[in-house]
Amino acid sequence: MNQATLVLIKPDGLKKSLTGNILTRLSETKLDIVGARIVKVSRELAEKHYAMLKDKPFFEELLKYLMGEYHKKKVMALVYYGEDAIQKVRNICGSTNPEEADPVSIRGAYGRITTKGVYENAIHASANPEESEREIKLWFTPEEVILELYPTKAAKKSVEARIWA
Ligand code: IDP
Ligand code: MG
Repeated sequence: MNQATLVLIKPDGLKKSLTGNILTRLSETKLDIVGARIVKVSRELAEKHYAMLKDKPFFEELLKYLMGEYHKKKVMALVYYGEDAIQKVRNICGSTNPEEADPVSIRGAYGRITTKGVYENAIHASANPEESEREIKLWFTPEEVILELYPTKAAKKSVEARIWA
């Protein structure tokens, strides 16, 4: 079954110049990239992204990590699409804990555990279809994804926006 999944190259991945390496590893899946953005992560976005972990003792450190306080204030967000996309990407990422991850996986090769106890594991990937839908809608507008993955509706926006001067 075709699926979409959200990938984030986290701030440690960008700081360590791993973007190319990680994208090369992900290309082994032969999935399609259907959306890509460089994002400066606000506290609000980080809190929403990791809402499920808000009661964990490492939550505050995790927010700072995703916001780039320890590396660079940016992440690369991507949407991959294709057959069994969620599991294919998770397999190449490896386990959450970089010390336990297969050394050949992205997290096994590039991750570390900091002295503050955060797993800096270079990459995020959605874990299941509910999570991928929620996350893709959080990180991307419909216009930023080249497939109509989920139903959309017309709406008038009246927010102030920055445009090229
Ligand atoms: P996942 O990224 O493999 O889906 P989650 O449980 O969703 O794992 O956790 C989100 C992120 O929070 C992880 O990628 C990692 O950076 C961090 N994390 C998860 N569990 C721990 C922990 O026990 N200690 C420190 N950091 C953790
Ligand atoms: Mg997760």
